[in-house]
Amino acid sequence: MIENFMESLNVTIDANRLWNLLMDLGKIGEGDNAGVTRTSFDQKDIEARKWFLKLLEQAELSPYMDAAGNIFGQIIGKNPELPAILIGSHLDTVNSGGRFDGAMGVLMGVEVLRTLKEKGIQPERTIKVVSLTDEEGARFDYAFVGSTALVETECSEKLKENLASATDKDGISYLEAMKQASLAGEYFNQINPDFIEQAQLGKNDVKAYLEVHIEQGKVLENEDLAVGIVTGISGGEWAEVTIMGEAGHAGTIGMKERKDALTAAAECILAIEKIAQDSSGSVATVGKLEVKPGSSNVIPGRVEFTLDVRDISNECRLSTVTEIYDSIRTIAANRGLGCEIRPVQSLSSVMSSPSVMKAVKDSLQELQYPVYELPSGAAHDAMVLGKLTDIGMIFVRSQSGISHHPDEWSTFEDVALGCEVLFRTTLKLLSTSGQ
Ligand code: HGY
Ligand code: MN
Ligand code: MN
Repeated sequence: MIENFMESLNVTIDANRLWNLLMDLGKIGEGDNAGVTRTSFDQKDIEARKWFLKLLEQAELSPYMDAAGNIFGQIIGKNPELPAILIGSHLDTVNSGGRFDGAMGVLMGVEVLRTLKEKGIQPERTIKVVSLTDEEGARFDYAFVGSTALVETECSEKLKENLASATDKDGISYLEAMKQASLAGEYFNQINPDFIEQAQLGKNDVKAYLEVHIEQGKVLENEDLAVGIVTGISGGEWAEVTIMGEAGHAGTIGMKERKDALTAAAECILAIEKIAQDSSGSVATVGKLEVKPGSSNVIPGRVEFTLDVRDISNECRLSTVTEIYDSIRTIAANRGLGCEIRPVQSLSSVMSSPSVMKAVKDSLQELQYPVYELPSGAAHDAMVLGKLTDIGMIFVRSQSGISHHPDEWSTFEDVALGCEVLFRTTLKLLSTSGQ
């Protein structure tokens, strides 16, 4: 049945080879519940990086690592002066995540380069596959490190400050973790957080960035489609909020005398939900909350929580964020509590390049597959790289829309089609002339 499907599509890429690699990679960091955990520069992330480097070596794709730990494989073009085509995604995962988020896009890049090589195609311009450091931000609550380092306007002193200040649950700073990783052997010695700007690419280095990703929603499934063209990616705002109250004995302090940081945080969280519900399309999430001192018989004196706000409209996102911040300050003040809001990261929404979208559309039409366009609510490295170059994304159907979860799944056929569309899109972009 699979073979018939492949034949009917006239597939060029080796879907079995891609699928086997995806399943192999999914074993690195696999936990008891079949969830995969590879967070930035942890032991499993390093193992996956080594696995990936070996794969690139075996495929003769001249691997290298940059100062930010991004890993590249490449086929040098006949005219290496021309801006390159970059295909990529990330190998890191959330805690107990799936096998597809990020990994699929990176391995599809490898499959495309391998197929080109096997067909004896040496393109005019260089083509690279990249695995970008830390897209998820799961370990340090700080994401998009690799893609940020590539973009001059983003890769600033601020990035270095954040690397120094972001810590994991054990108090290890991002900076320390990167320095430790730089000792992991060949290639890794290029990691250099103190001079992370060495990783920057110029506008003349890249012609376009392509990323295939699982949809992480149910739109394609509801449309009964395996793949879709991404029109744009929602912008996001990430912040950490601290509510400062007063800890006290749960039995002796009367209800009127309390400065309970958790009840204040609860009011804030409900207000955040309401503000997003009443907005024209923003979504807002509090995904992490820490209560201190954290005893059942002590009134919470301090609560820290994260805030994540997304919207495809930059204007609406910013107005939702302003309203949320005002509301948190008002709630804390009304209860006589202190609060601190620390914005961590802010990314504008980005629209896909019309020329890249057209190349994807033409590829789908070649395959006689329906063309369907949809926006991305999830963030991706492409939104950062949109500040450097033209971007385009292809979504592959997610089973039941599940992601960031051990049950995350896309079928062999859908992955195969996604990669074939990527291959054909890449060929079209490689053949376009000019800078
Ligand atoms: O948070 C996101 O949207 C992405 O999955 N990192
Ligand atoms: Mn993700
Ligand atoms: Mn991802």
